[in-house]
Amino acid sequence: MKILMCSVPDGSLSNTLKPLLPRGNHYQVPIQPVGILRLMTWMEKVGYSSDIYDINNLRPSDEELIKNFKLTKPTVVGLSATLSHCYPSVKRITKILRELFPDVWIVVGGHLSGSANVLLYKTETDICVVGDGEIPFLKLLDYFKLHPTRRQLDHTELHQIKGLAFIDENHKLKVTGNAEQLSASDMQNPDLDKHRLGLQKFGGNGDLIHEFYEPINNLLNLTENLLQGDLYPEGLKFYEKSKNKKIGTIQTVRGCVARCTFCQRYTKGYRVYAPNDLESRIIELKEKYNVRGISLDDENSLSNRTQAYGTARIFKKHDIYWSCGGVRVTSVTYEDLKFYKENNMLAIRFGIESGSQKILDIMEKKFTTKDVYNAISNCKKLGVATATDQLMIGMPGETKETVIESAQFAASLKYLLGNDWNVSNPFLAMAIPREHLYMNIASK
Ligand code: B12
Repeated sequence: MKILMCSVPDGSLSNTLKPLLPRGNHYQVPIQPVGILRLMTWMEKVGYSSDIYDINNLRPSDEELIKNFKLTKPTVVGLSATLSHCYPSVKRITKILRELFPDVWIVVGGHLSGSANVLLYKTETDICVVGDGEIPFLKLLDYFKLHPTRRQLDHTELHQIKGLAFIDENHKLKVTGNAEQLSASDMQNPDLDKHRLGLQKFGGNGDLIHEFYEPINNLLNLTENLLQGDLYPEGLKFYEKSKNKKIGTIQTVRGCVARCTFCQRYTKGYRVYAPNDLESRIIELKEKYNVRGISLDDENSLSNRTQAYGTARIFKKHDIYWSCGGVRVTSVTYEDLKFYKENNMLAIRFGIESGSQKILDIMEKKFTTKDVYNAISNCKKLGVATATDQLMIGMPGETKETVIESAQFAASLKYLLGNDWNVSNPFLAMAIPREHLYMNIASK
């Protein structure tokens, strides 16, 4: 059975034809397809091998896609659509696949599968995996082994696999419930060598993998990428000793301890990766990718204090400097911040979202503007870089007054840090299928 796993570009189709790799003068660091790489690592462990075609970053033309699909002749194609605006590309890619291989199984996973109804009725997708992919996809692969083409569709068996959405025997959308999830002890870092092989096979150059690591060659990209805030003496020291080394990303947890109404939660609970796995990934990033600074790309960092302290110690042990985002202001005290700073943390970014208590309550953030002020104040006292423009406007209940309250609050935080009071553009709240905000609006 030939399994081909593909990342899917986001945005309009006209926007997806310019390759993101090699980066040239692109300012933004490309996004690593961690979701499918994790899936492939797990599949490999239980005996299924697969290739990765990083369509999102290579952005091939239709002709090139056709050439590479013909080369692979897949039995199963897994498409990873991590954002809702991957939809146009899912439509395009599945159409090409279906024309080439009428019987191929096409499975779509990632956050877009929250809109499975649209995908299944309007594109050539056969099955969606909703939520964590490892267990449902593996069960699907076992099923595909017995039913190698979609002509042999057997609904009875599909109904038994949790975490799927498909069109059932009565032509109705069927969602089989929450996906089973790997236990924390089974979660592993993804195999980066697989990615390299895929870039070599479909992009002609495995070394493109180095493009995912930002060089530390000017102060601006350090403050923009790793710190997203003030430099402070530690940042400058790090810069001086790490010039021409690189910044990488790592994930140390899955899930979040909160349930903010605007977030598309995809995973249940809060699971932390094993420390030895983290340590071996750090060594790999240092040795193979010349990385000295790491940004934690977690959904919600530092919420498990024991794990967070352990992670900080590992960074210090390997002389890696780090920053993190997605932190709740109530998860870190002054003492915690001090400890993290002593263990090489340079910057921290909190999910602030609003300066209006009324809106914070609507978002169910479960903290106060005072908590936010204290956390930023602690960063200032300790000299830890932090960002204050992490605001969103447009939630239900938002009024001119609450927007002004937010702007004033953001300005007060900037004043506290000693920065220019001008507040930059906030983000706009957007209703996404499967989140509370969306259901709230859809039900009206
Ligand atoms: C880390 C993160 C980022 C990182 C990217 C890291 C990366 N390399 O992908 C950064 C900070 C760069 C980022 C940026 C953005 N992000 Co973001 N991000 C996240 C976050 C916090 C975690 C995602 C993650 O890495 N999860 C861990 C991996 C392992 O899971 P995964 O990719 O989902 O894959 C699993 C499953 O989805 C499934 N799966 C995935 N693919 C496939 C394929 C198949 C075939 C199968 C069977 C299964 C499957 O199995 C995988 C393993 O279990 C989520 C929050 C959340 N609730 O998940 C938001 C989230 C995904 N981001 C979101 C958004 C909106 C963005 C931005 C557009 C923000 C902005 N305005 O700029 C940008 C887009 C960047 C881009 N062009 O891709 C939204 C997406 C909502 C939506 N439906 O569109 C989320 C859900 C947050 C939210 N608002 O609720 N993000």
